[in-house]
Amino acid sequence: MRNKVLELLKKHKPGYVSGEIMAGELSVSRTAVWKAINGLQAEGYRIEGSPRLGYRLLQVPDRLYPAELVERLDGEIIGVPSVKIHYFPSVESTNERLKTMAEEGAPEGTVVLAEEQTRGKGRLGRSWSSPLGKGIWLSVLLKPAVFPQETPGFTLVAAVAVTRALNGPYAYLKAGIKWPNDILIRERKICGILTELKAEADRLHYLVIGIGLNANQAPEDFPPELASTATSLYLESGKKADRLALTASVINELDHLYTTIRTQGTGPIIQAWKKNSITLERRVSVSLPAGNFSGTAVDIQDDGALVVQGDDGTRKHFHAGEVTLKK
Ligand code: BT5
Repeated sequence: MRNKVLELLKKHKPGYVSGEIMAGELSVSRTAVWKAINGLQAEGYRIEGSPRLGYRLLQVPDRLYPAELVERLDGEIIGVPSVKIHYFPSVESTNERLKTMAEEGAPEGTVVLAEEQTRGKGRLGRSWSSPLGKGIWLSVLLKPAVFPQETPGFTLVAAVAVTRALNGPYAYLKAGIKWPNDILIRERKICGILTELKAEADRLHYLVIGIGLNANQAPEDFPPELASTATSLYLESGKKADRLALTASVINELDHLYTTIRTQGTGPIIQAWKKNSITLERRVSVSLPAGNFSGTAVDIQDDGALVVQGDDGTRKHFHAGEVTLKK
C-alpha cells in the first residue's frame, strides 16, 4: 500500500492527486490512503495535503531508502533486483554486516547501506568516521571467478567508480585517486575504500568492497584530528550533496566497471585509474614496516602495483603500503 500510494504521488508530481482518486485506483478506502500518507510523512517524505486538491509530493527525504535508490539504478548485478539492497539506520560497520551475510549465502551484488556506522573501519584496524546521515557508507558483495592475487584490480574498480560518479556533478572539484584507493580533493580525503576478502590459496570465495564517501559533513561533524586532512562535498562545493543520486551513480559505475573488468580484464580499468590518478609523476614517500622509500611514482602495473623510481634510479614495485604525496 505504502509503495503504491508513493508511486501515485510520484506519477502526479508536481501536481496534486486526490485521496478519492487514489482510493479508487487502488481499490481501498480513503482512510487506508490517509494512513499510508501519514506513514510516508513519518518516514520523512514531505507531502502537502489540501482539502480541495488532495495530496502532492514536495520532497523525498534525505535517506538512502532502497525503494528510492532502485529507481535510479541501471546496472545488472549490483543492487539489482532491489531485494539485494539492505538498508540500516545504524550498523557497526557495513563491511562487517555484509561479511556476515556473505557467510550466510548472500548473492553476488548484495549491497549494505547505512545512515551511520558506530564502528566504521579503515585499513589496518584504523577507524572510519561515519556520522549519521552525512555520508555514503556502503558495502558491495562480489564473487568474481578469479585468483585471490587478482583482487587488487577490483579495489581499483571501486576507486575509478567513485571518481567517475563525482566527476558527473562535481567535475570542477577535480577529485583524484591517491594510490591505492584514497580519493582526494585539494589533497584532502573525501573517500576511502576498504576491500576485504575470503579466499583459499587458489580460490576467491568473495570480496566485500566498502566505500566511505563524505557528503554533507560540516566542519563540526569531523573529529578534531581529521580537521586538516578530511573534507566533504558540502565543504568543497558549498551546497548540500544529493546523497541518493550519488549513491546510485556510484553503484551504477561500479556495475559497469565490474562488467568491464570481467570481460576485458584490468587493462581498461588501469587506463581509467591512471586518467584519474593524482599519484603518478608526483614525488612520493612509501612507508613500509621496514622503513620509508622516497622517489617519483612513475607507473601502475596491470596487477595494481605502484612503481616508484628512487632517487638513485632504482625502480621498486609496491603491492601494499602507505603513500604520502610530497609538495
Ligand atoms: C580507508 O582506510 O580509507 C578505508 C575506509 C573505508 C570506509 C568504508 S565505509 C563503508 C565500509 N564499512 C566500513 O566499516 N568501512 C568501509 P585507511 O586508508 O586506513 O584510512 C583510515 C584513516 O582515514 C583514519 O585513520 C583517519 O586518519 C582517516 N579518516 C577516518 N575517517 C575519515 C573520514 N570520514 N574522512 C576522511 N578521512 C577519514
